Amino acid sequence: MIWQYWNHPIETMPRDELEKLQLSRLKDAVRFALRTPFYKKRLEEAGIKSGDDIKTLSDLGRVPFTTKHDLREGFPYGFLSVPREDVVRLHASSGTTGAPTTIYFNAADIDTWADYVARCIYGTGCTKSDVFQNMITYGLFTGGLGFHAGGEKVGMMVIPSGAGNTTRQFRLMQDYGTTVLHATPSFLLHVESKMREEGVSRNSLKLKRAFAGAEPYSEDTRRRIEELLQIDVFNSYGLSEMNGPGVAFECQAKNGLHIWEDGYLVEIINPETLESAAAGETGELVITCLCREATPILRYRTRDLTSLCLDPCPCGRTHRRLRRITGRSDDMLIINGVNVFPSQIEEVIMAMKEVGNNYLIEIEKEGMLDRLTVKTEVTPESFRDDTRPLNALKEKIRRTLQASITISPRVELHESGSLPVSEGKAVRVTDRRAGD
Ligand code: DLL
Repeated sequence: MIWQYWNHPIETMPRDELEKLQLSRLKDAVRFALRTPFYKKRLEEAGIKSGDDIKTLSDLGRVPFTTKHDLREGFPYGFLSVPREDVVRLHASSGTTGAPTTIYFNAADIDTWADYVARCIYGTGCTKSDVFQNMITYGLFTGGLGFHAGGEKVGMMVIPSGAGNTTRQFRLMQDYGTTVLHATPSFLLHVESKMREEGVSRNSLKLKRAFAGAEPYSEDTRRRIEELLQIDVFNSYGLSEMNGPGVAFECQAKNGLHIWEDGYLVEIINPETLESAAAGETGELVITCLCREATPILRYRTRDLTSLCLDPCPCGRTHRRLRRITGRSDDMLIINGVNVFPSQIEEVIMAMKEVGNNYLIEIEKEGMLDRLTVKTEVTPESFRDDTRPLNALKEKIRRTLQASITISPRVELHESGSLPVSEGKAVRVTDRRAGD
């Protein structure tokens, strides 16, 4: 394997040097934070009046956590640390309720962010000879412009196709010889289904790799996309509060996502006790942004559940790796008293070869009890007129799910391509119990 580094000195920096760099950047982040109305109050209450009050990295523990709720409370300018005139862009995520979370960037922030994304892209083996089709939403969402800028920095030819319209996507791939894709994993699966439906031959495409992220997915889903599309798929993690994509990414070893520790200070905590998790234990990821001036965010509770890999990576990078994010502490479902993560359901069904590329989870009340229904598509080869094999498959899915989540779901099988697909992040769970 020939490993490719965008910034060799930084990516392979010895840990003690990396920690020195983190400390000096943390002091700067605190200095910027003290210029914002929100942190001025919060930090002074915690006895931190200047960046120099942070003497070691462990002093970070004195800084209170920041939550999404705080960011909303601070809307619109409570977290801005530079004059408004120095802001050149904003990104915002609306969520379903409340004020949007808004992140402001100055010109230096935009350039730094693009550099982190370029580091991720280059580390997968891409070069300027690649043609990059960015099949993700542009606009206030960070995925579009974030990858666009990173791709350009690497020198790839970027096709800003955005999400949706698979027929047009195939046309672009064929016309320009696309070699690299970026999309949500659910959209990549949809692309593959549509390819078969529209009779697009794989040989007419030059695809080599895809970056898949912005939503959780299982290792089986990755394998499925890789096998069906015959490409290498790299897991890409990020969140708008930490600029967007470019926070953590798989290298060519594809075994955990390097989190760029010169820009993002990482902690894993127990979400109940808020204490640090033991080394290698799963918990909630907390990140302090060390690479943005205009909107400093310290100790942000991401709600994402993951753990740190403890073994070194064969690529030689010294930045630690996150294990695949399995879900969020707030997406756990409680069904008849049993805790179920949607990712557990995905893991079971995506490992079955008869199951197609899309599925939905529904929960409703039936009398006093909760009723879980799993609707899944079936591959065209398995969807026959004869109902016996389909009934057997239904039963197999039900039994395997019950063995994994202890609840016996109702299983519905649907024809390939018939379940609704969202262009952005997949919306898989419908919980109709509220208000009952
Ligand atoms: O999704 C930024 C992004 C764009 C990442 C493109 C990767 C690619 P938000 O809309 O703020 O930002 O959503 C962030 O999405 O806290 C996770 O819960 C989830 N998420 C993102 N990437 C992954 C991943 C963008 N690879 C939220 N695996 C995060 C699991 C992910 N979950």
